[in-house]
Order: sequence, then structure tokens, then C-alpha cells
Amino acid sequence: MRTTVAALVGAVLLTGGLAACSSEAPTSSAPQPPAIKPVAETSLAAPAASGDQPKGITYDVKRIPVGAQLSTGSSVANGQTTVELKVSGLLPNTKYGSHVHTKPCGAKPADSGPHYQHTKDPVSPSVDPKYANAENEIWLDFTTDAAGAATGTATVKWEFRKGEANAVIIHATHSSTEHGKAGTAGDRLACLTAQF
Ligand SMILES: [Cu+2]
Repeated sequence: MRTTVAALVGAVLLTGGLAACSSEAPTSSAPQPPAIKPVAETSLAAPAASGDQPKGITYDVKRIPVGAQLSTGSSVANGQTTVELKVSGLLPNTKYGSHVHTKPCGAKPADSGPHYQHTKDPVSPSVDPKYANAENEIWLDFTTDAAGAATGTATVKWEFRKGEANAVIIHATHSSTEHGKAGTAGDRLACLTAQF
């Protein structure tokens, strides 16, 4: 009888232990940030001569080769937004700037419009660090590893207005924080159309 009870208790403990191991979200620990949901992913192409443009475009094949891979995604929790950009096939050990812009990619680098801003700068172009900063815009600057890959992430205390954030641009340098140049990051080298 005693062995039977012990065996039963053991079986219950084992089952409980297995259930705890396989459960997805333990209720006792701190809240986990939600997983990044994919928004857009593609390999880059040259711009089309006319008409519909590829989802991902390189404007400078020397600094961002055709075939380079870009993917972006985002998550929202408690009024905060996290955006992630993953790149591969770029130049090795190189600094690039990156931001979320307002319009989809077009044949010309300027077609993607200005940076998305939570509080819009009444002055355009926006180079005032009061508006052009990493808290009011999405800055995804990154430095590639020896293989030409990198991940850029940003977390801000707001959510995108629907329909107003439509592309991720990769620039030639990291973003400036200087007055009069804030948010600028050199030439627009590549663009990924991504509707956040
Ligand atoms: Cu930009």
C-alpha cells in the first residue's frame, strides 16, 4: 500500500513537472516582451525603369549590393513600439544609418519622404534635435559584422499612426545628433517598403 501511494505521488509530481516545463508562459515571472511580428522581407533589386517598383530597392550597388537581404518587423506592448531590422549581404564591418520613413520606396531615393515622427516638426526638413531624435523617430542604425550582417532595433514610447509609416531606409552613415543636422545620415542607399 505504502509503495502504491509513493508511486502515485511520484507520478503526480512528474506529471506536474512536465506540464510546467512545457507550458509557454509561466505566470509567476516578469512579463515577456511580445515577439516581433514580421512586416516586410525581401532581397534588394535595382529600381524599375518605370511603373511598379520592387519591394526592396538598392540605389547604390557599390555600398549595398543587389541581392542583399532586408527584413523588418515590430511589436507593440503597453503603448511602446519596438522595431527590428535585420540585414545581410551588405559590406563587412561598415556603419550604416537607418530610419522609418513615411512613404513607400520609389524609383528615386527621395520618394520615401521624410522620417516618421511621433510629434511632427512644424519645420521641414526636420533637423532640430528637439524633433529629429531617436525618441521621436525610429532610428535603426547598425554596424555590420565581418560577414556583412547586422540587426538594428529601436523601442519608443508610442505607437505608429496607421498608414503613416511605410518604409525603412538605409543611409550611408550613422545618424547625426547635431543641431542643424539632426537625423541626417548621408545618402539614401537602399529602401524596403514596409507598412507598419
Ligand atoms: Cu532616414
